[in-house]
Amino acid sequence: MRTSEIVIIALVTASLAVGGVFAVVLSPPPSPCSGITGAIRSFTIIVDLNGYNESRSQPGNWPVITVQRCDTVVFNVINDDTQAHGFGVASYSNAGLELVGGDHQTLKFQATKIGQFRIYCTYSVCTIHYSMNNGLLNVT
Ligand SMILES: [Cu+2]
Repeated sequence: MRTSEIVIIALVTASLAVGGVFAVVLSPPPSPCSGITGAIRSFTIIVDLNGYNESRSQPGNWPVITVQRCDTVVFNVINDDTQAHGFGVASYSNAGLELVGGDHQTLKFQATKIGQFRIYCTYSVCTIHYSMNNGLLNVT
C-alpha cells in the first residue's frame, strides 16, 4: 500500500469516528421516564378571591402538591372569579394557562424532573396576585 492510500484510509476512518462522536453528542438524551408508566395524579385548583384553594389564608406555600417523578400530573383549574387569572408551574409550564372569569381548563404533563417547582398566577395584574405566587409542586 502506498503512503497516500494509507493517509486516505486514515482520514476516512478518522472522519467516520468523529461523525460517530458527533452523532452521539447531538442526539437528545433519552427521557428519564422512557418506558416508565407513572401514576396519574389529578388535582383540582379553585381560583377565586381567596387565592388558589384558599391560599390567601395560608401563611406559607399553598397549595403544596407532591408527586413522584414520572407521574402524570393533571391540574383541573377552575376560575370561579370574575377576573382573569393564570396558572403556571415553573419549568414545566412557564406560560401556563390563561383563564378568563368563569373558565375551566386542564394542565397536564409528565413530571420528568425532580425538584421543587413554584406554582403561580401568570397574571401579575390580578387583585389577589400576592396570594397566588406561593404554590409548590414537589417532584420526589
Ligand atoms: Cu391571579
